[in-house]
Amino acid sequence: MYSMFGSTIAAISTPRGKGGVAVIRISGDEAISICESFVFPKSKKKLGEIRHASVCLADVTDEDGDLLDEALVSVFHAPHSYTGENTVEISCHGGILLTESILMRALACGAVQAGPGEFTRRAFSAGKLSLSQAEAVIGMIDAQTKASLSLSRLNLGGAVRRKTDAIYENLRNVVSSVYAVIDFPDEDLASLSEDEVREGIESAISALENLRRSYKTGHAVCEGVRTVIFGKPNTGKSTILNLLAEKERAIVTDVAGTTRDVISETVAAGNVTLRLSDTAGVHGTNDLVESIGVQRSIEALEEAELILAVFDLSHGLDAEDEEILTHVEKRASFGIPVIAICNKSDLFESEKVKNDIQKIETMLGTKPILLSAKNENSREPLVSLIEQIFESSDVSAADNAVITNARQFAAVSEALTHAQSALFSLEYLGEDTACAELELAMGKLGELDGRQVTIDIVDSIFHRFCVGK
Ligand SMILES: Nc1nc2c(ncn2[C@@H]2O[C@H](COP(=O)(O)OP(=O)(O)OP(=O)(O)O)[C@@H](O)[C@H]2O)c(=O)[nH]1
Ligand SMILES: [Mg+2]
Repeated sequence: MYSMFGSTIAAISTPRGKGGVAVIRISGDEAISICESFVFPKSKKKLGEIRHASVCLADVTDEDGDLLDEALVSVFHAPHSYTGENTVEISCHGGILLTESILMRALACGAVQAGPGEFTRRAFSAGKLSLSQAEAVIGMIDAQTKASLSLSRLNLGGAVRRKTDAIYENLRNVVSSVYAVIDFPDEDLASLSEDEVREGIESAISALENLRRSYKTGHAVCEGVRTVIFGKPNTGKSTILNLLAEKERAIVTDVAGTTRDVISETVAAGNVTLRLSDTAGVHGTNDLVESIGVQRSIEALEEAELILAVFDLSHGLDAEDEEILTHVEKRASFGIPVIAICNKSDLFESEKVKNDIQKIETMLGTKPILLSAKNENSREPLVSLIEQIFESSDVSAADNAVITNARQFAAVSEALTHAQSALFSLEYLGEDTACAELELAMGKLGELDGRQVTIDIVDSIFHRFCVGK
């Protein structure tokens, strides 16, 4: 098989720096012949005679034929490699100068430097990976939590691809059956009855709805939820940040106004990744620095996808809490999830503050939780509540198809809109219009997984990779 890319590319695939081993990867039609100029197996065989997917010990030489290193070299013959092309991987000692010297030899012998993600891009072009799988490769590299790693692994294994393939096939089946009837009315070509056509579209809609909904979890696990800790001064916001971060990230004192700026920290709350902002307590102030801090708190509130609204009921709700409630109520009315935390529960009896609790519940539409943030045992119930909100407690269930980024979400949402329009059209406008909508839905699904995708989208995805992947 010959590559559709003219050039043979090379790059160092391991991070730059000193290490036990580094890998230089060369891929393309000429990968083996280029390497034959400077990589000589100890067995005296030529590199091209090395069995597919096997490793040999080889001398790697400089332009004068002097030894640069002894390396383990793997050879993969097209199409059975990551990229689908001939590929050579040289595992040498991990010195910076040494690896660069070997890369330079590959370039001097005819390879060109690979761009970011170019190996994976070639794998995509060779049909080895769908776009959602390529994105899962980025997800595996970027994963900072076990949950995001396991979701990315599922998607690399094709969980989303299998789901979208099934929806696509279902729609194709519907469209071809309907067109057969429209184009050849006299022949009996319909493979589906009218009811089956409707059911086919309905089942695609429900599968797309599930996929669309899954982004709530996928986003929370893989991209992270922008979360603000919001409240008046001294309610224990920074204590809650420290509780979730499991370290003394922010200064905590009994002085109101301790936190004056936004403090950011990324935290794994069970399976959910929280991109937390602890903020300055919101209250009326004439102090210039404090009022800038308050402004920043409000900006963080407006950008948040999850709000932890904190109250200290040991002194009862006051006018400043009312102001907090008004700010948060507005965001809740836009559908932003809120966890109302009545902190310092070790200092009050819930019976005595039940009116305050009721008021918070009524304004924010959610039952407040009583918490003592000073106590590390409070972390567990808070985390499990967050997991519940993002339906993330069981992300690695085998039959899960979870979309994990905004691009996939947009494609699924648009496919869903077209499928819904198709159902409407079938009822009121006719089969032609319905089929046109279904084809648009198929186009969007094709975009999701790369069957029909613009070069801009492909470029923007692969530029997120590092060089050498
Ligand atoms: N008893 C008790 N004290 C708490 C609890 N949580 C926080 N505190 C105390 O309340 C005081 C204020 O805590 P912080 O976390 O600094 O409060 P904050 O909301 O960040 O305050 P500002 O940054 O000033 O807005 C500190 O003395 C904490 O130790 C709790 O659950 N119980
Ligand atoms: Mg604070």
